[in-house]
Amino acid sequence: MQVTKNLKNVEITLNFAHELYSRYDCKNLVGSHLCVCPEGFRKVGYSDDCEDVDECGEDAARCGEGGRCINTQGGFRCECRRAAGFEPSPDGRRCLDRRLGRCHREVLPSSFGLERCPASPEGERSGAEVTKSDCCCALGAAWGERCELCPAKGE
Ligand SMILES: [Ca+2]
Repeated sequence: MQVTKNLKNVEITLNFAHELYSRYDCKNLVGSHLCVCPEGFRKVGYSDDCEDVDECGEDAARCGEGGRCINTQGGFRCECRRAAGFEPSPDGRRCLDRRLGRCHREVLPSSFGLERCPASPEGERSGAEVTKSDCCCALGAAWGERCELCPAKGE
């Protein structure tokens, strides 16, 4: 009886070790072992355990205004507001702004803290719609219906 019980314990220990080793990149050293957490995980204190990094908790605005950050084991993804014109990037870690709007080369002095863009001349409304990044990478100062300011150069 005693032998069976011990064997079971050994088995459990081995199973646990196997899970630990495959999940946490552990390496056997002489008389010891070393665990390095895989990407997206970090060590829990001084233990050999690794826990998921909550990327969304660290930076809730990670996906930008176009989406919501969803934490996953070993990573995160962005749930993008497609209906509003935002698409996930190929790696799913950003929301790309695919909205189209007019590009403004200048911004009028702000009033009551609101940026104002000059009204476009009649007829310019059609055909001249671009994405915000195309606008801001060119000569734009602000973009779109709501006169969203372009980031300062180098941002
Ligand atoms: Ca994560």
